[in-house]
Amino acid sequence: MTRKCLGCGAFFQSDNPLKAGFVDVKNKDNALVCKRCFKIKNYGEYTPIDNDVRYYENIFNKIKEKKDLVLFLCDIFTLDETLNYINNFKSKVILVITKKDLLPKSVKEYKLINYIKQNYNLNVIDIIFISSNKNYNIDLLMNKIMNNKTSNKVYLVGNTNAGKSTLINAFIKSYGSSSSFITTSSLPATTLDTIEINLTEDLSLIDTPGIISNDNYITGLKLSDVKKIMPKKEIKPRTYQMKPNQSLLIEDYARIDYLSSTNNSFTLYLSNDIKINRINLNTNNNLRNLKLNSFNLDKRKDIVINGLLFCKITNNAKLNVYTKNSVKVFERNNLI
Ligand SMILES: Nc1nc2c(ncn2[C@@H]2O[C@H](COP(=O)(O)OP(=O)(O)OP(=O)(O)O)[C@@H](O)[C@H]2O)c(=O)[nH]1
Ligand SMILES: [Mg+2]
Repeated sequence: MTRKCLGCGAFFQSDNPLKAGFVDVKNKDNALVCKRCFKIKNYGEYTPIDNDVRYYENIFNKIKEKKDLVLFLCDIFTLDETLNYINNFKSKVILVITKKDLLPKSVKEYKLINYIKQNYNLNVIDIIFISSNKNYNIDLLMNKIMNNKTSNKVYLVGNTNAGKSTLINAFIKSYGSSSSFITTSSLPATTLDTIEINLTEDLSLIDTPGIISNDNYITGLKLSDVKKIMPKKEIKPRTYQMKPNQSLLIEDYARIDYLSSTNNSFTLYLSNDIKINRINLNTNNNLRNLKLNSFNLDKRKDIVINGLLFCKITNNAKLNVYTKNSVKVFERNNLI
């Protein structure tokens, strides 16, 4: 059985329901999608597939050597995590920043593009913001693809959840004739193998499984938490006037202690569904059992809890940030 699932790209098999590409024996000759994709699409039920990280690296390493145009996708919340991969490609790369609709409208796109150019030394021929959900810049991106492609194949790569499959589906809607769409979901590792979509006579788009990073907050989380943490609508930044000896509790996910002796103001960018509580630093010890990261933060820097939030301050601040062990917490130049 060498056919592939149209939803996730996995080869069909009927031996192991826990492995990728499973279909019941009775459906094996006519199935279009595997059982897992069927459940994701129809019931929103997600079966995690435990593929080794090396499995994804292997696919990625092969694409690095190709000469075909690459679209490297990432959303604004995982910029730092994935951009380091870009300079590995032998081919031309267009950086595509996805999910523009999640950014506050006040954020200017050209400023973010300048920020990326100034702060990361990237070997890309272009940078473009898109929203597949709102059909924003999809036609412009298609023009850029047609003007820069070096063959009929174009690869889409990037971290898991960046929106690669959703973008291909948007292209299918606008330019394709197929009525079959790739499976998408807010859980990591939805696409499991490469999927080649023949969009037009002279353009095939190749979807790939996303890079999984262990230092991203959502890796390994249960479905209900992932749904909460992944922003779905335009983010409403939340500003807190911070006095000395105050802390912010970000539900059960993180705690930020403010240790300086002057007043300050913190603005947090995160999913609107997550509740934040301002508490007394000395009397409330919630979440102090989590991993501690300490910072002497300059006001020109943000704190990033990778995959969860970033926080901007108005005055220099001493901070203790507590969060899940594996998650990367770091400072970077003010993004906004
Ligand atoms: N708000 C918003 N959400 C988006 C957009 N594009 C994708 N998403 C959401 O992001 C999540 C991940 O999308 P996918 O297309 O499955 O991401 P992927 O890059 O293919 O992920 P893997 O297959 O795991 O590598 C889904 O919940 C999508 O609905 C967008 O333009 N705006
Ligand atoms: Mg995908």
